[in-house]
Amino acid sequence: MKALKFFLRMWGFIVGMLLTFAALPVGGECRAQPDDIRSALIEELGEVEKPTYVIGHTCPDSDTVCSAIAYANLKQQLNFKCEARVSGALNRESEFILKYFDVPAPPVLENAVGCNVILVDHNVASQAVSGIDGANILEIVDHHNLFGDIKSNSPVFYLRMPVGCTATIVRMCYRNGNVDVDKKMAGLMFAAILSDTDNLRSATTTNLDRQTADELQKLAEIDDRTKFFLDMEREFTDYSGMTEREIIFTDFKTFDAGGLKCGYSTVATLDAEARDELSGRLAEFMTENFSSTGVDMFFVKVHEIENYTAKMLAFGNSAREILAAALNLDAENLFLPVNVPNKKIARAISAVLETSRQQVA
Ligand SMILES: [Mn+2]
Repeated sequence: MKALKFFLRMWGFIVGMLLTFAALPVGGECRAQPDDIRSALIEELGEVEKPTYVIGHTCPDSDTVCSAIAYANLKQQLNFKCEARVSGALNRESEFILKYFDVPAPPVLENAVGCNVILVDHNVASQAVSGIDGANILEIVDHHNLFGDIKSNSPVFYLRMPVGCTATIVRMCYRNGNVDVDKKMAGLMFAAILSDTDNLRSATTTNLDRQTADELQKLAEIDDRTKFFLDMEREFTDYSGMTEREIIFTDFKTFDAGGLKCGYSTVATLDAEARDELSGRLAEFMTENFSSTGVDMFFVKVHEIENYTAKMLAFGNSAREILAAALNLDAENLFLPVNVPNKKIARAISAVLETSRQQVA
C-alpha cells in the first residue's frame, strides 16, 4: 500500500515537472500564446472596439516607457487595438531615448478606471496607475519580485521572468509572435536594457539580457554601446533646473515593513564629485522637509556611474542605524557598490524593522 502511494506521488511529481518544463521558455522561446487567450477574453468582455492601454509603473523609468511602447507596437502588428500610455511625466533619460530614436512620447493616462490595460514592468498596486482596481487587466509582463497585491476580475496572461529588464521579455514576445523588430523599436528596447542593467553591469543582468542587448544594438545600428549609455546617463544626471523635491521623487517607491511606511529613492550622478555635491544638497533638503514626505523612513541611494559606487542617505527616527544594520555598514560611512540590488536593500531594511517590531512586542 505504502509502495503504491509512493509510486502515485512520484508519478504525480513527474507529470507535474513535465508540464512545468513544457511551459518554460525553450532555447529563448516561450510556447505560451498570449494572443489566443487575450482575444477570447476581450470578446468575452464585449470590448473589441475599446483600445487596450499598455502601461508601466508610476514615476516612469526608461524600461517602463520603452517596454510599453514596444509591447503596444508588437500587439498592433498582431492586429490588436493597443496603445502605449505612461502614468506620469518622463524622466530626462527617457526623453533622450525617444528623441534619439525619433519616437513620440506616449500620452499620460491619469486614471485607468474602466480601461483595458496591459501592465508592464510592475506587479504591485502601489506602483500602478490610479484607478487600477477598476480596470480590466488583460496581461502583466514583468521582471520583478512577486508581491501579488494586484487583483484581476478574470484570469490574466502573466509573463514574468527573472531577467534584468522587461524589454528583454518584450523582445522575446516579438520572436514568439513571429514579428520583426524595426530599427526604432530595437533602439528603444536596447536603451531600456542598458538603463535597467546599468550598461549590463547590475547584479540583475542575465545572459539573456546580454544576448538580447547585443542583437538589438545591431538592429538599432548603434556602434559604441558604452558611449551611447554615457550619453544617455549624461541626460539622466542633468538635474539643472530641477528642485530637490523633483530630483528625489524622480525614481521613488514605497514599501511597508515592521508596521512602518518606507520611502526609497534612487538618484544617479555621473561621477563621485557630482554624487557628493548632490547628496549634500538632498540631505539638506530632506532634513528640512522630511515631515512632509508622508513616510516614516526615507532612504535615498545616490549612485555614480563612473566608478559604480553608491552613497546611502537615511531620514527618520533611527533610519540611519537601521540602514547600517541592514547592510552591515558603518552608520557614519554608508557607501556600497551600486550593484547591490534595490530590492535586496529594501528586503534587508524590512528584515531589521520586522525584527525590532517583534522585540518591542
Ligand atoms: Mn524594469
